[in-house]
Parts: sequence; C-alpha cells; structure tokens
Amino acid sequence: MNRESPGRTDTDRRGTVNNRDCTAGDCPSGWLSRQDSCYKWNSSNWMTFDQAKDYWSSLGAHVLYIDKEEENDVAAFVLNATTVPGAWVWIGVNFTDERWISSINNRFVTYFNWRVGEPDRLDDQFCVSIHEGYQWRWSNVRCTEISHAICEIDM
Ligand SMILES: [Ca+2]
Repeated sequence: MNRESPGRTDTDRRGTVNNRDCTAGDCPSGWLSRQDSCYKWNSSNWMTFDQAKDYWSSLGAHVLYIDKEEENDVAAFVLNATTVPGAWVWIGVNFTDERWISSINNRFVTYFNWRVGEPDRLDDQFCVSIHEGYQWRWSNVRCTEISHAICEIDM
C-alpha cells in the first residue's frame, strides 16, 4: 500500500506552524499543558493514521483521544491554539470487527461526537478525523487519508 502523501510534501506546512508550538506547563518542554494531559502538535508532516500512530508512539505519546464530553472543550482549545486553520486532525478511534474502539487501549468507545451524516461508508472508512469547520465533530474517513495529528500524554 502506498503510504506516501501524493500531492503534498513534508515541507508544505512547515514554517506555517512552527510559530504555533505549544508552551509548557507541567509538561515536557514544547508540550502544551491542559487539564490532565500534555499535547504536542506535529509541525512537520501530514500523515496517514498509522503513520501518526507510530510517530507519536515513538515519543511515548498517543494520538489525541476524546473520551468524554468535557474533553471537547479541551480539544477545541488545543486545536484552535495549535493547528493550521482548515486542518483535518486524527483522533484515536478505529472501526474494527463492527465496533468502534480506542486505538490507545482497544476498549470499546462509549462517547461519540459525530457530525451530521456520520459515520457512513463503514466498508472502508475505519478511522476518525475532526475539523474546525464542523466544530471538531467526528467524521469517519479512510485511514490512508492524509491528516494532521496532535498527540497527547496522559499525566
Ligand atoms: Ca464518513
């Protein structure tokens, strides 16, 4: 499977986002502290879901995961502060064996925030991405789409 990103290069958005890097609270340098998590924006690349998952895992973190309603506000704050306007952003939810599970711990997802009309196309849209234009509500998309990613460390 082609995991490259046709039509976009790694440097397309670099520079645009470098000045949006997060400030640190109790988190490691370069991470944004918010409630019980630390967040870091990937300033270098657009990635497929698997690429994003592997990349953040290598940093000891995981793809942003929204597991309850209160986290919507946190996620919106973090995303509005860090992402390129108009960006699609992965969240850690996957469709497997007819169920939505967390990509972090494989548990069944119990909180959802789908936008109107989603999820659809459950035959090939197994990953979930969010977008400011839809108030950060969820859309299921193909995992090979190229999106931005925010990672999170639970403190
Ligand atoms: Ca969809």
